[in-house]
Amino acid sequence: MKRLLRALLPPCCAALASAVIITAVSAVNTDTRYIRGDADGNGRVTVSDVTLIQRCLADLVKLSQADIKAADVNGNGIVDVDDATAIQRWLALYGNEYNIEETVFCQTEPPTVVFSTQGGNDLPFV
Ligand SMILES: [Ca+2]
Ligand SMILES: [Ca+2]
Repeated sequence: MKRLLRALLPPCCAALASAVIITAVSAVNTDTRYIRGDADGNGRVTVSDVTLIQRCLADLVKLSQADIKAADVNGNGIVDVDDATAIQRWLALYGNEYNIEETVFCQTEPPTVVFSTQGGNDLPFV
């Protein structure tokens, strides 16, 4: 039994350590989130979000980049009538194939680090 524990313990510890590191990296890179379908950003998905998308399609209002991400419920990169229809179907309890009202976490690219091979006080060109 002791041999079995000795054989299993190191791989288990390594797996646990890896899991902790992955969690820490994810926490660092996740800085924004939105609710899929919440086009007006009020924290809920309602008929108002459908109306806002329709007003946007009629060129009556402009959505921010964050609101566009939330409004693009089918994730095809375009906010169109299909997104509005998907929310309407979800509101009418006809299914939720796009996980509407799911919180989506956005990951940003880590900051670019510029290394200089030249000494002194040279600043990188921007
Ligand atoms: Ca909303
Ligand atoms: Ca879409």
